[in-house]
Amino acid sequence: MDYFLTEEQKMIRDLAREIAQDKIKPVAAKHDETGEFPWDTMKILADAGFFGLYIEEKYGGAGCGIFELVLATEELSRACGGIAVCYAGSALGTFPILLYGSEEQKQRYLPPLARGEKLAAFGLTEANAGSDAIAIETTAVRDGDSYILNGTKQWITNGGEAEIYTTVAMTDRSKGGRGASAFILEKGMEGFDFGKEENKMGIRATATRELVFQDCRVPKENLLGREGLGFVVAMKTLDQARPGVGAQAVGIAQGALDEALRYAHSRVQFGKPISSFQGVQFMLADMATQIEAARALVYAVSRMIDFGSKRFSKESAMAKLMASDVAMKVTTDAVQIFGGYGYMKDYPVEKMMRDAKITQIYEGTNQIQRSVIAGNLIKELAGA
Ligand code: COS
Repeated sequence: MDYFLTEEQKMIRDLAREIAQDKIKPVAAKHDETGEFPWDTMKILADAGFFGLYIEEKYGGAGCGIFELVLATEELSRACGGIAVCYAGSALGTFPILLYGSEEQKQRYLPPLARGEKLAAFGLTEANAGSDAIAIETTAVRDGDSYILNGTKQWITNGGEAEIYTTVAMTDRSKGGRGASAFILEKGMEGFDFGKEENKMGIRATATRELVFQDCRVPKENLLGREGLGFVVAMKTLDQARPGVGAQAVGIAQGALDEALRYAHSRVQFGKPISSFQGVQFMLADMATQIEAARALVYAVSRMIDFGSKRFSKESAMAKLMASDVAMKVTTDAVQIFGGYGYMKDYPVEKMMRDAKITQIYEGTNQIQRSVIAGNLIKELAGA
């Protein structure tokens, strides 16, 4: 389908596709097997300018937007959903600074992130605060010119590998959601350590780790926005980031369709390629149609954000919800088309199915996305 990309957008997409096919696809299975963080690929993406795509030029970025980030994330995910999320997860960690950082914070933190010299990570989730993000127990207590953070963040993408961490802690629990505040932390700060590294079903190339704060002293200059704004920072960050999960899902699904189509065309049973059987053809047709519909929604929402829409929580949740459900369905069908071979690690589709699953869970489960969508529909009805 023609999305009328500009010449610059075509260039970004084509370069991402080239890197994905030439540099990522050949190492995807190795990273899936070992869980080794793909620093070599991050360096290639950094050299090609991908980390600065959505960052303003004055901070060393390319001055493009969410749409370009989405184009890149989709193409990288087509080759490996795990390696792609090391890249996209850095954008998630950077968004709070872009959205709420002071001029000073932006000047300090954005240039090395734009150059890809440093990766970022976003720390919200805790053991007892997943979907119920307001229930976070990490505290930040003001002490002179600093805040003292105590608590543990869980399942943090790029944890341990990133240098810059945007995180949320309670500064006044009695105020509920309005008592949370967001901070920028740096690896190496005293009292900031890393805990358990997770052994995951999919996206195994990326690090998923605990962040442990024990009397971690953070200068007050590292507060994002103002005290009490933390929950809004987190929610706005997720609104901005969810189309990226949608793009990851579309990419994984497209990768699975590419494989299934090629396999169906070459696999002969009953004397004919299985692609000549209507049962398989209908599956391929549905897979392609669902992917295109998801892609169209992800692109439309990304463009809506870049064109300056003020409210896009609902649409952002829709893009993530639809694309991730499509990715799960399409990758499952790809395994089915491969039959017994699809279940074997010698073929790439079982990994794609494992990688797809997380897109229905992280950055808010799809049940939470439905709550966000319905909540907004009801608000719109009430004219709020
Ligand atoms: N933008 C700005 N503000 C928002 C917002 C948004 N998208 N969504 C909620 N808020 C504000 C609300 O306006 C409300 O503010 P006040 O307290 O000032 O009125 C506050 O945040 C609380 O909102 P709400 O009452 O809707 O909170 P709930 O606890 O009922 O639910 C959900 C919030 C479920 C939407 C939220 O917790 C969520 O998204 N959970 C999933 C978290 C997630 O994605 N985790 C993944 C880990 S991060 S990778």
